[in-house]
Amino acid sequence: MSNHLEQLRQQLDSVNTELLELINQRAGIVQQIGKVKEKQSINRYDPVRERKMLDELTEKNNGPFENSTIEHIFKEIFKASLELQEDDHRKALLVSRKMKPEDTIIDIKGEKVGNGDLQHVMGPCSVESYDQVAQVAEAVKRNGVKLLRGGAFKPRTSPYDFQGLGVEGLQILKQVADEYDLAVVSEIVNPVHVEKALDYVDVIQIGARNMQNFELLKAAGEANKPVLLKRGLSATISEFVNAAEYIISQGNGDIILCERGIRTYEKATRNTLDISAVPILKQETHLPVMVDVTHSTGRRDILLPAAKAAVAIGADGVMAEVHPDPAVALSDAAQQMNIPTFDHFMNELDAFAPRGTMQK
Ligand code: PRE
Ligand code: MN
Repeated sequence: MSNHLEQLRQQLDSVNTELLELINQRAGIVQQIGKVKEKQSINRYDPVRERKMLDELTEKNNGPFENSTIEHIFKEIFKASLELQEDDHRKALLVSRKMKPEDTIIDIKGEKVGNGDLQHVMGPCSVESYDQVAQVAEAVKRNGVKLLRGGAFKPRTSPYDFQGLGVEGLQILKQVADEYDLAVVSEIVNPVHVEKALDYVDVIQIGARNMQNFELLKAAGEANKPVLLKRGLSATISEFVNAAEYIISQGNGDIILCERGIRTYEKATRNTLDISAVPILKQETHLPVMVDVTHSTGRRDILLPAAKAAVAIGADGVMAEVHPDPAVALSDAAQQMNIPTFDHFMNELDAFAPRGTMQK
């Protein structure tokens, strides 16, 4: 190679080094700005400021790069800066792995969730009667499942649909759960009901429609009971994680995240099960993650493969709905399993991913 080319390349190498130092020096200032913005709750993205910088730069530009090229290069730098600020913000969250590298393990009446073993949550969509819950609880118990779900307060799409039995429903759940030595998971929809519900439930569920009900999240954050937080039907993973942050910021870190499908254009399932959310949530947070196969798929015929996918990808448990006679269920009739189907489902799932072995 010619001596001249070699010399020019050496010059470029030292310019590269200077650029590298400058670009990282800039990034350091950007991080400080990010912290100030965070404290003052200012939007990180500032297009007016970006436009001003681009105008000043193009005014000073003497070439040989065209103004459009300079704008393009600096716009990329601004984009990377914004990502850096967002990344710093994510890592600063109390639910983040950065804050707490080890897994959160939740104790529910002596049962552990998040310790690497599987813990499933099964039960009817709605509590309808003592007999209905007791029949399901018998099957749940027989299949070695410890967490019994059931809805007493039902946030339904239509106000004319069955709204649940309320406190009476919670009383039924508690009575049955005590008889079968199970723990109760039930949804609370109103912040003022949280305290009262603590007499009956072992886990407070916050449903998809309430994922951004911030007063409810705060009330659950003040409670001394674990919270199962479902992903909102149109929530991004970041919004989901921030909803959990509302709970932990009030002092309650016993949170189970539950992926339950998101709304997309696809009509073949009730929602689209975002299975990739599971490993992302496990990587980004230290919280246990479950998958609700009933509400995500809305289809009895694919509950089992969806559940297998959930455990294969690293979920800490699966949630599904069971009813003694789904055809006459007061809610979600199309997707609940009857008891023989549930028995088969549990046998197959256990064969695929045995419980009690800490296999992960
Ligand atoms: C910065 C980053 C993102 C904003 O959209 C605008 C500007 C930049 O890289 O210059 C820094 C910044 O956050 C700011 O000046 O407010
Ligand atoms: Mn349901």
